[in-house]
Amino acid sequence: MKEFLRELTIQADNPGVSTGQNQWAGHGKVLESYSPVDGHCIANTQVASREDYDAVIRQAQVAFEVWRLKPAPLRGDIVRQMGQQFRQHKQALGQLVSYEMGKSLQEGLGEVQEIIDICDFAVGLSRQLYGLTMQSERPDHRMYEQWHPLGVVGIISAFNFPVAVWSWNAMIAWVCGDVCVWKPSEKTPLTGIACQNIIREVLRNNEVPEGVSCLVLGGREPGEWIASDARVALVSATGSTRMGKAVAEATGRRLGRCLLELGGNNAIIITPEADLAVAVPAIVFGAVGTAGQRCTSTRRLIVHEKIYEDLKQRLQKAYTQLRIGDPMEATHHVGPLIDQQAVDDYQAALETIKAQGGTFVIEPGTLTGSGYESGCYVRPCVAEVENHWDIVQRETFAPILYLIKYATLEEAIALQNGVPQGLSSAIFTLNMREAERFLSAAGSDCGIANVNIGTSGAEIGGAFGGEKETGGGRESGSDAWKTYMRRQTNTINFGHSLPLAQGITFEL
Ligand code: UN1
Repeated sequence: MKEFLRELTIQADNPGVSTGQNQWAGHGKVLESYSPVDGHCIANTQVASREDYDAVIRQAQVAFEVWRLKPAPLRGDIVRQMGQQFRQHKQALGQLVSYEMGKSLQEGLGEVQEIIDICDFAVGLSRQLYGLTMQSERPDHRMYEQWHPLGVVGIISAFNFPVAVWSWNAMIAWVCGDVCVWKPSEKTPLTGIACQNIIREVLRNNEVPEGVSCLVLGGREPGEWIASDARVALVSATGSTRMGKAVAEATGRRLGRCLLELGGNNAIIITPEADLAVAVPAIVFGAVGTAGQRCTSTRRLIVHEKIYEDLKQRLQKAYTQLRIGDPMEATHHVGPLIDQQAVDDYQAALETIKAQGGTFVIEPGTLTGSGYESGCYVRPCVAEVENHWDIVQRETFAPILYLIKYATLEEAIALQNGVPQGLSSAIFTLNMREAERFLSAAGSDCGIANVNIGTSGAEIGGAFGGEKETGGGRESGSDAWKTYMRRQTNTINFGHSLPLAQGITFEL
């Protein structure tokens, strides 16, 4: 068995139902987990049945009764201890992320670093859950607001950031006094189990019920249970727009809250005044990092006609240097796609690009032979297209970059905004007017807009999320915590009479 699995106390050996030792193993069907790195079966996990799910929610509700009464700074202290544990297990968990999901070890370690960082952020936040005080219009009255815990927060996360996105939600929710029920992607259950093992120990050491952190394994079904369950106060879901619409409908029907972080179709505008030496690595990392499977991946490059040919050549040169292979080996830039289905989707997209009239300036392909046995390794490619084409309007979760030409900045911004999604965007320019126009109310319509850095790789300190079909939710830093709490406005009369607001008189 691999050492990092042992360290994370995952009883994962092929074959056999091997997560039975974990408290959170369910009684539903058995899920086989394959690594896209080498195609091996890592473990079999048993997903949650409806009864398992109900038991978990009940446990979460009981834990909430205790957790919500703990002063927020003490909750913060427990989150601080979690951060310490993640520091200790950074290497092993980073390796598991890389092995189970297929992203480079650097990026796997980066995800664990995000957990550590959001823990630190949440610890500070635990003393800063501020409400405002307002001036009352009535004499001898005081008016203020406070923020109370919401309850059970359901977290539905995606395979591409199997642990970081969970932690943005969970750590913030915990200092806010909520309890969490996490359904990781069915493609990455083991990282979920590993995190649960780490958290469980911290909770136990602090004599806090484990129900503060609950895990539900499975695919679409438990996701639907969470979304339609009135016991779940907030559903934070990351994934496809299709999934997000289903979650929004189900939570909307019961007037529950949801926080959606869905697809992106992120563009970089390259103006004639860009520093191309900085732009090229940003473009390539944005397009091929995580094999193009980030919601923030760069999918479209909107390039001024004057520098179009020059940039195309620079990209061709840069792409020939890309090394594709085992992501756990530091020399490789690009790992595999998550599974065979993703490879099929990549290939189908290539066909559609050709059919719609696109030309490849960097050729695609699927890799076979030694080192590529899993069948999930593909070549990052670049195609010249038009923005309005169907395929360009869609998010294909693969390393396919579209090249689009523009003449004026207004046109470039219109192209950038001319897609249904609105997550991340960037401009490369050293011209202050261009940059400020891009960031103005008439500029990018995305939740994230960058200057001289790429579309992906956001820091945890900012609020993360996007507009339009990206779902409108904000997670992680800034004041995203407010979504995880309920606001209560309090008015207190410390006088001897009852003056009414708006000057209304009411005498008996
Ligand atoms: C995602 O792909 O769901 O900004 C999140 C980034 C990462 C998060 C991506 N920090 O690229």
